[in-house]
Amino acid sequence: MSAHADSAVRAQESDRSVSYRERLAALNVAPLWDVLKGLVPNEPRPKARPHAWKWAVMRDRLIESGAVVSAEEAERRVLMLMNPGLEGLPNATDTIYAGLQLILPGEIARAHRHSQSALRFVLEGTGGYTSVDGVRTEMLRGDFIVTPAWTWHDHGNDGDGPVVWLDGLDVPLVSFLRAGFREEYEESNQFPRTGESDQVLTRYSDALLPIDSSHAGPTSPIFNYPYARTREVLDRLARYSDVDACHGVNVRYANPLTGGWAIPTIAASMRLIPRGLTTEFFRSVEGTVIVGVEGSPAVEIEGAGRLDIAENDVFIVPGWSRWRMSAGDISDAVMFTYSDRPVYEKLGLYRETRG
Ligand code: GTQ
Repeated sequence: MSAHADSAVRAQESDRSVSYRERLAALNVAPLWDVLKGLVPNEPRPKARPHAWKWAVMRDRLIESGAVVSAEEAERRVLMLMNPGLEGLPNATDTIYAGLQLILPGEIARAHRHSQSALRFVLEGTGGYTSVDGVRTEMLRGDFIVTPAWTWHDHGNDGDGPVVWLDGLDVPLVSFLRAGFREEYEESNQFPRTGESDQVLTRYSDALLPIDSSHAGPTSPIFNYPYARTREVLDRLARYSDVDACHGVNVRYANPLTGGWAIPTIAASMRLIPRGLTTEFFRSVEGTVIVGVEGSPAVEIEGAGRLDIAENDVFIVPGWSRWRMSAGDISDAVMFTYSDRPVYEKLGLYRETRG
């Protein structure tokens, strides 16, 4: 065959291949062999990037939001943390939402409910409160507060300064599953008061549980895990138990009725890294949100550098990235973290490596 005929056949071949693909596309099918390795990758390739939102800057922008919109107009006055790797999606990691919420003295963020579960991690202020199905809890710095899916919740501020907290929600997951519903409470701004959260804490704490609990649903009956208690536990553990090489002294917020995570889709924990300690590298499949609570730790992500975390800074470690923490030499460091690890665990997808 002449060189000319050869290339004509090849041109025809490639023409046929193009038209084959076109014919496939018209049938709403596509060849797997073009994309197999992307579809079934060797290992996860998160799009989220390591990123920090520094409190020193964010606080000013949040206070400014108080002049831009009222809680009444906004319903929730929140600056969403948009990971720069995720092209405009309101996601902090590939699969988790985070936002900073401001409520000013006298304001009420009116009652609504939705299918998404939420956590509140309180960053600043006194006099703030949040209510779930009419049970109210005070919000103090470092408190971890649970808003179960599909419960009526409103927030308010009876104090005389701004109150700020971090919202963590399973928004991206619920959105991916197309399982989101939402309702406004029409009768009034606030759901009628039915109780105080200390009654709930008293009823379900200290590994002594009511023999007949009427609590229903997969979310913890404990509404607020106050920082003062969490801190005391960390101190005691730091004195009397082993320090994990990867996690330091790390406690997870549990549902006392099941021993599982406090929120069925969200894992939250608080850790203390003793002064002078640098942990060993760790990675797990899910992306993690970290909040600086005390001290001045640094977080290092392998291949992406080291970042100093000041109090109330929010930092993202993307999934499947090796990271480690150091407390520095001046004081112990305390950090709050959350992720959607329970979802991976329930689906048999959870993986981690140490070292
Ligand atoms: O406080 O109910 O950051 O519904 C996003 C959606 C907070 C809330 C957010 C919400 C809320």
